[in-house]
Amino acid sequence: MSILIHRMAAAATLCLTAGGAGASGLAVHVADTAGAPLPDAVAWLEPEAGQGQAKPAKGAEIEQKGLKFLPLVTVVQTGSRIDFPNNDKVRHHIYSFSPAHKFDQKLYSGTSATPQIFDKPGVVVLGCNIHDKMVAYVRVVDTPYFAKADASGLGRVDAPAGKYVLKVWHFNMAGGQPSEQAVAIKAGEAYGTASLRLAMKPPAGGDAL
Ligand SMILES: [Cu+2]
Repeated sequence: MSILIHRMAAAATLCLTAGGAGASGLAVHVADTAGAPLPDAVAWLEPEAGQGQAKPAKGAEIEQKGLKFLPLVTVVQTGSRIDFPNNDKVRHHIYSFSPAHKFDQKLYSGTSATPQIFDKPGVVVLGCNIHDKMVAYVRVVDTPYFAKADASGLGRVDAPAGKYVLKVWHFNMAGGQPSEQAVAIKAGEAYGTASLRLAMKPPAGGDAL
């Protein structure tokens, strides 16, 4: 394996094992400090300056169903469009106060919400003015090379050979800032595997001293 990792984030532990043959990239496994997998963690590879950026931004959809946003976490490249179909019988009034993208879509049904363009990297937290428990997260990243962890905490990031910074984030991580480390992916090499552990925020409410 020729994926070289230099630890930059004190909070993250990292190890590498050999990956399978095939396309190049990195399979990233994310867990909390107790070792429990972290579904919905987001991993992305930001190319070093000067490397060409590929792939135009793809769009995404976040529906409202059963008084929830689905999916809970969405990752898109900067400049992507997201649509917000309301598949509930009730109307929703969705908004974001996040600096990376503020908007306010007043009460609507069906597909009448204005699509939003996410043109700044960062975290956008979505809520509904009518249903306080509704929440969703959009992680906007400056790269086409990203993945969201599945139920086992595994996300596979496809990327061509080059030098990158691997960033890993979870909406509930302590401090909120992505873990970072330099990685190099060489041409003709198989997938590598990175394992990270992220510290989560303490549980909210109830157990305060
Ligand atoms: Cu609502």
